[in-house]
Amino acid sequence: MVSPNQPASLDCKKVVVVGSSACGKTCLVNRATTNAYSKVYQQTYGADLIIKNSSDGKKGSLKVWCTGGHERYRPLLEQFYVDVHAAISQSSFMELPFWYNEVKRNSPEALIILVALKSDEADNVVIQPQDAMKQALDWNVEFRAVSAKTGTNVNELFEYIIDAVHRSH
Ligand SMILES: Nc1nc2c(ncn2[C@@H]2O[C@H](COP(=O)(O)OP(=O)(O)OP(=O)(O)O)[C@@H](O)[C@H]2O)c(=O)[nH]1
Ligand SMILES: [Mg+2]
Repeated sequence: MVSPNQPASLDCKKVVVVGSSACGKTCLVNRATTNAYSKVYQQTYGADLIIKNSSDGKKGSLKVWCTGGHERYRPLLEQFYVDVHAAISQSSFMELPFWYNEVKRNSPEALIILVALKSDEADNVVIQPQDAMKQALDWNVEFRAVSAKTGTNVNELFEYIIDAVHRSH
């Protein structure tokens, strides 16, 4: 059995995906790992653990904790932020500092990536990419815009994380 605060093994780095409820975290991880997409919303209860391998199968793997964004889970999530190598976050703009601070406080060295999800719905998104990009610059973190629906930039995002965490940690 794997516990959330168990350190990742040498070639399998721990990644946590955080953000507000229904922002698209599970769909992003599903697209990255199974290349599937569903428009039916199924809330994540607590957190799911998924293994993501690099596309060539050689560069190493990620142990991805995809957390549930509903407020009722927030007191439980702190255990997932410990020893994190990388964190992916997207949410309403008001909540973004909350997720950023949670990860930063528990894993100050983690690679943090601010991800604008649902880029296929450019006219409807809650955070405009230019605002997210500005926030990422202020925090000195990476910024990516992706769509789990179309798959745009999803593989690139995970390959970037695999390269970065296996190179620097
Ligand atoms: N248009 C569009 N909709 C998306 C995309 N990704 C997710 N959605 C939709 O957004 C809704 C929520 O997606 P989830 O991935 O389940 O959201 P979540 O962040 O995991 O939610 P919690 O588990 O409650 O934290 C679903 O109805 C998805 O179909 C996307 O790239 N484009
Ligand atoms: Mg989910």
